[in-house]
Amino acid sequence: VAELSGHLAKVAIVGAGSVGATLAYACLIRGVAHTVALYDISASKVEAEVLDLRHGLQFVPRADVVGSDDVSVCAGADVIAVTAGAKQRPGQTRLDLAATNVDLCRQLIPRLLEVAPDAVIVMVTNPVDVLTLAALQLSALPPQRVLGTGTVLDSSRLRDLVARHVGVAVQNVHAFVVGEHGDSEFPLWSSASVGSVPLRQFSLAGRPALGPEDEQRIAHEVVTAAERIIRGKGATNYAIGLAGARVIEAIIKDENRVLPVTSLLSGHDDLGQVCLSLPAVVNRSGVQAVLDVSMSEEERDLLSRSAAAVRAVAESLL
Ligand code: 2OP
Repeated sequence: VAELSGHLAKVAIVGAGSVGATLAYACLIRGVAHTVALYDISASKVEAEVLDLRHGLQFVPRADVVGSDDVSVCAGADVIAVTAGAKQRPGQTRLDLAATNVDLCRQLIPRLLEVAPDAVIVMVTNPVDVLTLAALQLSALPPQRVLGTGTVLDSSRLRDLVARHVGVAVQNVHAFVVGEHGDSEFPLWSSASVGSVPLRQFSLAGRPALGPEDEQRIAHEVVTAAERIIRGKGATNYAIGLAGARVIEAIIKDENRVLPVTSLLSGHDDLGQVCLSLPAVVNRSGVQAVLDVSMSEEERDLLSRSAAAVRAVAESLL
């Protein structure tokens, strides 16, 4: 059970749809928090998910699950994870959801902070970069305390594909997807490594090395992964649930873990006022620091294009 400076940690999950419920499930299985609270406007939906989750409590580290259609269920939360909102339909981009979900944030964020004034806010709803900036502005919290799951999931997709290609465990691939969690994201190939061997020099006997064409194919597969899943089953939920739980755990357990979360980028004046993902140190304060990652010229260029894409949407709505 996660203890947090003398008290038992609570995570509040807003939205009991497939992402919210899977996030709650992942938090329980990982033993992330003592209390998992689910809040949704549908009383029957939230009650059903809470019951279903409670019926598995025997099999996970000690925890409790509560839920309600009343926001007070989030009271005193250490972390609030927002998953509520319109979701992508086949053919839509994440940025297409911006206007609807920014409106939802306008209603939600002040009410959440009223009941949980000390929480770190983790945005999961898409477009997560635009919504992280929206939540930051609407909450007026210090920038460290508002973050998004960003490209944690995309980086995991990247590592899976690289690991399968080169033939090592996914945990031994060190590589980040950065920028928008969306169509303009890209992998930082120049700094990717396996063990301590630069990925571009890595090869195991009898296995194909990863060449420029593989890089292109893998980058494309990562960017289009969600679209493929949405076409097949209507939504993505498992990997985002696990990625979100990983971020929440890093906060609650004060881990100083490096994760490519979305946060307000400072120290990148050339990119303007924008929330995007870059590897960052995540702990109890939220985003403690964004790393100064080495990038090739091409990667720098891609980052500024990604920032421009997110900024254009954010500026039209915020
Ligand atoms: C995902 O990448 C749709 O953003 C969601 O799975």
